[in-house]
Amino acid sequence: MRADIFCRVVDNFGDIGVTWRLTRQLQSEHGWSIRLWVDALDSFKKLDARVSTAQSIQLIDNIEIVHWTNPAPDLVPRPVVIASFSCELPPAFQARMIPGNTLWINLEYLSAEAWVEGCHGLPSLRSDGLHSNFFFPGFTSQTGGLIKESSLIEVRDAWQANPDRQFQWIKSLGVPSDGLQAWRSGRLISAFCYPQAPLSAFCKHLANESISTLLLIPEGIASDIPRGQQGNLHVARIPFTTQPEYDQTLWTADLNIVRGEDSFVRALWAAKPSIWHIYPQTEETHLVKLDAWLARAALPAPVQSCIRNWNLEHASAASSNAFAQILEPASLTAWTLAAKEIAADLAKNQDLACSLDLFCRTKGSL
Ligand code: TRH
Repeated sequence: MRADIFCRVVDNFGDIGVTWRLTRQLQSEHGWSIRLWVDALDSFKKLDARVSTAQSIQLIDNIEIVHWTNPAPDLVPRPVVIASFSCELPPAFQARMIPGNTLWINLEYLSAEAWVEGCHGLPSLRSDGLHSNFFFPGFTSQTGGLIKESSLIEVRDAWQANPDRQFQWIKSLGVPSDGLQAWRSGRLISAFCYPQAPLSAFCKHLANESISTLLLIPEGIASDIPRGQQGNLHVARIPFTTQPEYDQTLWTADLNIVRGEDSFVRALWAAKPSIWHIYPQTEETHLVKLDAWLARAALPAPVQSCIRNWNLEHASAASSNAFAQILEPASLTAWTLAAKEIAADLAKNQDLACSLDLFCRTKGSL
């Protein structure tokens, strides 16, 4: 059960975030022996402090991590080769891959668009005799599914049934006592979004609401938002935590603002209301992906329109009225119920690691 997984960090944390989570699961739950190639060890280190930026090969959680330099280390390809987010493989490495012996998988971006089902698992033939296979994560049983560790739902439920643990966790993030008080008498929101987000308008609205809010923002995100008390809003800056710890924050908050790919999926698993700030692309192609998700998600109409407005280039359309409507207690309750149903429905699908494992076994490469 031997595989090479390649991850090129294009920007931010999603490329390595998705790849690292999936790699760990393939190793721990399916017994794969993995060599993980990563070009930007400094980005990787931000997600997992155990990573050394100085070592060309290192072992973490029984996974061999190779620093993907240029030129790449000269290693013999393993029977399964996965290109995360369809990154290009090192040419010399690819030249050593043998048609019929190497199972090459291009793991694609997540999308809720309908065409994904038709393309998932298809081979892409090449003139050199090799072929890659399209592997699409997704929201239906006709796709590869989403990353979900086998114990995730159980661990989440135990966490959500334990208010003391939740309180101690949020406190341990360095939130001052007046911030904790704002949460105790009101609600908790976490925000991890891109700079274009209408977060200032949202904060202005929260400051004027009758219910108090503790808003958690990781360091380095929306640096223009001042920390501390403004009206009925308390903003606390929190450290960038590990992935399992970030899950705990998402499970605890009443509403999560998330972005990209991985934090979005983790917010879905939190079964709490969430606003998705999708990764912006040129010519607003991301809005097609967003609409495909919104069409699939049974969310209340005001929530759908608020999420869409949040993602518009001129997000000032996200007005105070719209925020008031989605945060009104009855709306928030309906939104929470919808989020629970969405998470429960998605959990019925086979998860991405299981799908990949099955695909490789069926193709006879493991
Ligand atoms: O960081 P992102 O915006 O990443 C990306 C990239 O831009 C990428 O190029 C693009 O293709 C992709 O989005 C769609 O958002 P994402 O995907 O949510 O990744 C963030 C990762 O950081 C995720 O694994 C969760 C993790 N994280 C922590 O581990 N701790 C934290 O405290 C926070 C806030 C996030």
